[in-house]
Formats: sequence, structure tokens, C-alpha cells
Amino acid sequence: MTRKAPAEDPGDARLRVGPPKDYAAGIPAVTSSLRHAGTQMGARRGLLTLLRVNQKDGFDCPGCAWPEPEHRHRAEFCENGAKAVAEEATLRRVTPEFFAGHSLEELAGRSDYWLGQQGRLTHPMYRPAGSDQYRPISWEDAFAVLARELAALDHPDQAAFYTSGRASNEAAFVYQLFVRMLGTNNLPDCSNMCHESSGSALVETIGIGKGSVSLEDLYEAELILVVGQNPGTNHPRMLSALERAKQRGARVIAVNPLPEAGLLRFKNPQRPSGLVGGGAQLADLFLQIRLGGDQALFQAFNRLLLEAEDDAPGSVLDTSFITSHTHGFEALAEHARKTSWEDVLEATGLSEDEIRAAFREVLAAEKIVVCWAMGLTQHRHSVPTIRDVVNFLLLRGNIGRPGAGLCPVRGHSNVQGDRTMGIYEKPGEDFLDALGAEFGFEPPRHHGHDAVETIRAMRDGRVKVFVGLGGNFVAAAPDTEVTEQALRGCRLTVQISTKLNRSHAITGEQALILPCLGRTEADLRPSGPQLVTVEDSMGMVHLSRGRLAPASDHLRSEVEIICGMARATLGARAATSAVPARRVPWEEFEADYDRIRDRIARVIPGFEEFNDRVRRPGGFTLPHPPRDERRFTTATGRANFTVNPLDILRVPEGRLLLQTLRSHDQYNTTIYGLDDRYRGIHQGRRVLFVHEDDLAARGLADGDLVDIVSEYEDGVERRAPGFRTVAFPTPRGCCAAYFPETNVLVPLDSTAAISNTPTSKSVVVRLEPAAGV
Ligand SMILES: Nc1nc2c(c(=O)[nH]1)N[C@H]1C(S)=C(S)[C@@H](COP(=O)(O)OP(=O)(O)OC[C@H]3O[C@@H](n4cnc5c(=O)[nH]c(N)nc54)[C@H](O)[C@@H]3O)O[C@H]1N2
Ligand SMILES: Nc1nc2c(c(=O)[nH]1)N[C@H]1C(S)=C(S)[C@@H](COP(=O)(O)OP(=O)(O)OC[C@H]3O[C@@H](n4cnc5c(=O)[nH]c(N)nc54)[C@H](O)[C@@H]3O)O[C@H]1N2
Ligand SMILES: [Mo]
Repeated sequence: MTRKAPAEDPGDARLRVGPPKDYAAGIPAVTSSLRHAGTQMGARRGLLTLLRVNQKDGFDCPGCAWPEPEHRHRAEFCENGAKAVAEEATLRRVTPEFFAGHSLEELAGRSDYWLGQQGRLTHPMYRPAGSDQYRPISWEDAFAVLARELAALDHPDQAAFYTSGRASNEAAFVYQLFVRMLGTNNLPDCSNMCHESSGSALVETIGIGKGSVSLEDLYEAELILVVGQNPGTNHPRMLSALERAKQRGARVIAVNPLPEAGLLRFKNPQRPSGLVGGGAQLADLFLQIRLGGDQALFQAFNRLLLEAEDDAPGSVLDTSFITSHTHGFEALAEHARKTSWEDVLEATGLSEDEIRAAFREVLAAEKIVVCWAMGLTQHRHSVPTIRDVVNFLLLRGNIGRPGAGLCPVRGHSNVQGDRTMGIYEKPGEDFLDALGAEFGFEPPRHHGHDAVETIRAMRDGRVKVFVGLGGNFVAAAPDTEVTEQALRGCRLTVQISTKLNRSHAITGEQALILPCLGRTEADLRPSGPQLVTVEDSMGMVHLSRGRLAPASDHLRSEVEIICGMARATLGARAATSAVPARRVPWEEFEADYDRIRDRIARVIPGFEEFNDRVRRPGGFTLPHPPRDERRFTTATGRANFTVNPLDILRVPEGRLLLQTLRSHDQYNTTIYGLDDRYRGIHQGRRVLFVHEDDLAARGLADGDLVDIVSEYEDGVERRAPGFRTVAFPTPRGCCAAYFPETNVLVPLDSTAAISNTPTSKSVVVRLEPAAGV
């Protein structure tokens, strides 16, 4: 399977490659955000909008899920948050006239960058069966199309309802309610492709799938490990927190195959010194690890901890915590002692000296926080890796006390909240009981499809209707060719979206585009302006309120759209259902979101008096038993040590491991621009970062054009043609390229054990000189 570069990709005639930067933010970041805001929004409107980001009476930044410090600076926005806002507040519009002038076939040939640059969707649009074009449709007719196709299914499990992590709590709650009343748990979400491995590992070991630290803990930590994460680009405000922790004496270790700018040095644009000074040195130690080597690293730390305890009994491990709060220590200890240095050095590509130097930092620190993101979650052994991180922290009682803990850094700004609201294909019995009791129906109990299973089910004709609440499923999912075929095989695909993207171009027989308000926009309902709520990466819930005039008069809020879908679809069904549902007041819900929050308060623990508490300054923090009271709601009632066989990613002779990651100028599948400044890339995206010796070993040199060919046990050859090689400081045997261009290379069946997350950070590839060159 080959995926050609889109026609107008610069391809990259204008591509320039310079040296990578060793610091993040500072003056270029500030000028870049203002420039971006200026071109998209008009300079004055741009500045006014940015001033509202994350302010008390403003909207939650749609950029990332990093929490807000309590004392907000006027204008605490970061460069990439500014780009996310500009992208949504753009003055460009995709109107019915636009669709009249562009066939689906033409749109499918365009790049993600081009599609996103066309602007905001303005009208509901419908692609009838047999047509190659969208045409306008009224909202009521659009809902009727959906209701008709859902009613035509043999079973509700033949529909799947995807969610991307920007949906508010209120939208997510009514969405899952609608889907479960329909009769299915097919609620795949972006989390399935993102932090699912973290959730899987944490629920089992500590009883809750969320991180255990607050910002205050981070400031208080003595050692912070930043593992498999590129905060300078993806969570820029985290750099301010790291800087603050360092000022209080914390040490920072970065574990990453790439020397990411933000991990090395940081110039804080919020402070005058950041604009002029040399910037703060962030990482005290940089472990340039091989892809997938982290499990071995933490197993080595665990072995060294046990040995240090042997040398000085009673001084290293937190024996009283282990005795009173954990389960399975003996088995873990026995396993950890057998960890082989040979394996560790092979898996990590590090030297024993480097690991011992890092371990000295570990031993010197009373309070340790481990932060991680996609570098840990998107491998086949991600769940065991994160379990070994938990083992590491448990050994010294580093969970559930100030300054210490687990910090999975979430991606989308409300991805954590959506899961709390019940967007999950494997809901717990307690949740279903509460939901069913509140609304008087019997929710489906059998588990639904996650993202990968949804693709398989569409491919095999078992799912025929696909609905996307935000996101860009076709571009974000693995195995692009397979996913495209899967979606094309549907009877109907529906996208609730703010902006044009590939998922509007690659559709089922029929397709609907339902355009919605974004976070920045005022949501005016008959009862007054509506507020929504979100939950950040550290379990804090707060309000978000948009102020801008909507991009078009025809837009509806996500809540309104979902309630409309529910009314059109469930109206006829309620009477025939075995357990007649109590009438759900969808009209009240869409008229006044307080009424939705009243229900959330009754169904979901931790949301008592939701409407009151969320209106207090700063909102409120959800309970987290391990963090709050060292209580672990696992099967054993304790925090579980786990024994995990070491997995080493070996590749056949002559092959490389490819990681697919984000450039500085993109938000997942939304491409803001064609630069990746910190890595020295300008005006192009089809680049492949490879070690110069690996290039030389293949008779290649920096600047050569290659095809990347992925090899997998299913025997299918997947090819991404025409990438310019860039000699780069990555470990030997490991290479890197941007997603979504390389998603064609990620095999659908190559997923993490247990979490079923695509292995987007370890794809076995070979390089071939580009055909026709
Ligand atoms: N501006 C911007 N912000 C974003 C996003 C965006 O696209 N743009 N996306 C949002 C979302 S949804 C998410 S999930 C987060 C993603 O945030 P990140 O996880 O930071 O995103 P990636 O670009 O995938 O970067 C992965 C990092 O892990 C490293 N890495 C890869 N494999 C390994 C490994 O095996 N071991 C180790 N130790 N390191 C490894 C890579 O070199 C890279 O630095 O960001 C969120 N914020
Ligand atoms: N190869 C590879 N693949 C990956 C990853 C990787 O690292 N490598 N990362 C994975 C990760 S971590 C994630 S989270 C997924 C992301 O997958 P998704 O969440 O599906 O993708 P996004 O690109 O974030 O979605 C962007 C679209 O969302 C819509 N949108 C934006 N704001 C709103 C809003 O407020 N409301 C609504 N309704 N729509 C809105 C716009 O139309 C926009 O085009 O991708 C995954 N895919
Ligand atoms: Mo993500």
C-alpha cells in the first residue's frame, strides 16, 4: 500500500534544513504567536482573543490539558496555545459555495495543511449517496438522515460514536447518554490512540487511571523525570512549572531519543529575563535512550534500589509504606534482582555509567515525580513499561505524598474529562448502574469497540454508521489506507466539527458535516449565555466561556447538536424498548447546561453540587484516593507491585525503528505551518530524521530522497514515498518522522498489549532510494 504525497505539498521544493535549537520559547516564540494570530484573526481581534485565554472569566485554552497555575499572569498564553486559538478564531470560511466548487475527490487529494487553511465550516452539509459533492441541508433534515440510518441497522452495535478530547464535559455526558440509550457501548475515543496505556497500567496498580500529582507537587519535587515527552512543543506551559521547580532546587532528568529543545533550555516569554537572557538550563541530565528502552531503564533503577537497600538496610526503600499499603513486593523484588545489565544496555542503548549517574540523582531525592506522554504509551509493551514506572515510585513511597507521584501528561484539553463523563467503550458496572437509575433505562452491559476495533468492524461490514464528535478520525488513526477503505464502506459517516479536515473528504456512501461552535465563541441560548466545563490533566474542573461572535449564524453548540440527534433518533424507539426509558428532557438540557450538570452531579462521584462548586474561583479538584489519602481501590485494596517480563524491541538486520511524532507547527492532524523550528526544519514536512551513521551504512547521505517502507508480520508492505533524509542526533537504529503523513506505515494490528493502542512510536521500517530519483 502506497500513500502518495498530496499534489500541492511543497514536496518539498522550498524545504530548508538548519541546525536544531537547544532552547525553547523566548523571543521567536512570542513573535511567532503574534504573527500567526495576526494573519488568521486580524491583529486587534487576535490580541483581544489571546488576552482571554485561561483567564478567570475566559475560555479554556484548546491547546493542551496542562493545568493553570493559581496566579495567572495577564496573558499567560504560550505560542502553541495562541496558534490553537488563532486556528479556531480564523476569519476564513468554508461555505456552501466552497463545497459547490470542490468535489470530494478533489478534497481527498489535498494535504491536511491545505484543508485546515480553508477555515471554519459554516453550514450543515450533506453528501447524498452516489454524489461526489456536499450540498446544504437543514439541521432537522440532517438529524432525520441520521435517525433513518440508525433505525435501519439490525443492531445498535452496528454504529460507532467517536469522541476527540476537545468536547466539553456537558457535551460528552449527553453524548454517551444518547449512545447508551440507543443501546451500544461503541464509544471509541482519541484516548484509545493516546494515553490508554497509562489508564490501563494505573487502574490495575493504583486503582485510578489518572495522575497523582498537582502543580504544587511538581514545584515541591526534588527530582523530576520527563520521559517520552516533548513539552517545549506540546505542553509549553509545563516549562514554566519545571523552571519554578528548579528555582526551588529540583533536579530534572530528560529521557528521550531526541535532544528536544524544551528539555534542554528554556527562555520564559512571560518574564522579561526570558526575553533577553540565556534561559534556564532545564535538564540536569539527558539520557538519550533507544525507542522502547524505558522499561529496561526503570527495571535497572529498581534493581539498583534493591541493591542499595541491601548495602544500607532501612535507608533506601520505604518499608513501612510497602508493608502497610502495597501488595506483591516479594515477587517484584525477586524479579528485579534478576534484571540483566546486558539486556538493559541493549534495550536502552545507554552505558552503565550513564544509568548509574542517573541513579545517583534518584538516590539523592526524597521526592520524585515521573512525567510522561506518547513516548511511553505508543509501544507494544507500553502497559508493562508504565507498570514498571509505578513499581519504581512505590519502592520509595513516592505516591500519595507531597512533591512526589505519577504525572501522565494528557494531550487534548478535555480528554481526561471526557473519560470521567463516561466516554469509554468498557464502562464500569457502577457507572452504568448509576446512569441507568438516573434515567430509568437498562444500559447495554457488553463492551463496545475501541478505535482499532472500530476500524476492523467498519472494514468487515459490522459497523455501518460512524459518528465523530470532533477530531479527524481518518487522519489520526493508523494504517491510513485500511482506515479509508473502512470509512468508505459505511452507509453513513457524520462529523461534528469546527474546521474542514480529511474526515470530511473520505466518507461513507452518505455523509453529514455538522458544524459546531468552538471554545472561543459565545454560546447564547434562550436562558442566557452558556458555560461549559473541562477537567485538566491534574483532575481540576473549571469553567470555560467563549466570547467571540460565532463564525456563522448557522452553527450550533455540540450540546445542542447531540440533543437534536437524540431527539430525532430516540423519539420513535423509546416506546418499543423493553424497559421504557424515563423521558429524558433533551430540550431542557440544550436550553440550559446547568440542567445537565445537575444530572452529572447525581451520576458521577466527585461532582456533588457541581453547579455551585464549579462557579467558585478556580473551580474544584476531583477526588483521587491515592493522592488524597493513600487509598488504593484495586482488586487487592492496596497498590500493586507487578512483575513484568522485559520486552526488548529488536529489529531485523538492516531495518530501523521509526517513531511518528509532532512538529512544532501542528496540533495532531491540524497543520499550522510547515516549520519545525526547534529541530531546524523550515517549509516542509516530508523529512526523516536518521543518525548519520545509519545513513552512511545504507549508502545514503543527508538530503537524499527515500521511500519509507514498513514491514509487519501480516506480510503487507506499507510505503510512504519521497522523504528527505536529515542527519540528526537520534540513537543508532532509531528514526523519526511526522504524523499524520506516516500513519500509512502503522499497521492496524500492531498495537500495545492490553491497551490496544497503535504502536505509533515503534514501526519497523527499511529505507529505499525514492522511486524515480
Ligand atoms: N502544540 C501541540 N500541542 C499538543 C499536541 C500537538 O499536536 N501540538 N498534541 C496534544 C496531544 S493529543 C498529545 S497526546 C500530547 C503529545 O505530547 P508528546 O508526547 O510530547 O508528543 P509527541 O510529538 O508524540 O512526542 C513524543 C516524544 O517522546 C519521545 N519518544 C518517542 N519514543 C520514545 C521512547 O520510546 N522513549 C522515550 N523516552 N521517549 C520517546 C519523542 O522523541 C518525543 O520527544 O500533546 C498535546 N499537545
Ligand atoms: N502516527 C501517529 N498517530 C497518532 C498519534 C501519534 O503520535 N502518531 N497520536 C495520537 C493521539 S495522541 C491523538 S490524541 C489522536 C488525535 O486524534 P483526533 O483528536 O481525532 O485529531 P485532531 O487532529 O486533534 O482533530 C482535529 C479536528 O477536530 C475538530 N475540532 C477542533 N476543535 C473542535 C471543537 O471544539 N469541537 C469539535 N466538535 N471539533 C473540533 C476540527 O475539525 C479539527 O480538524 O491522534 C493519534 N494518532
Ligand atoms: Mo493525544
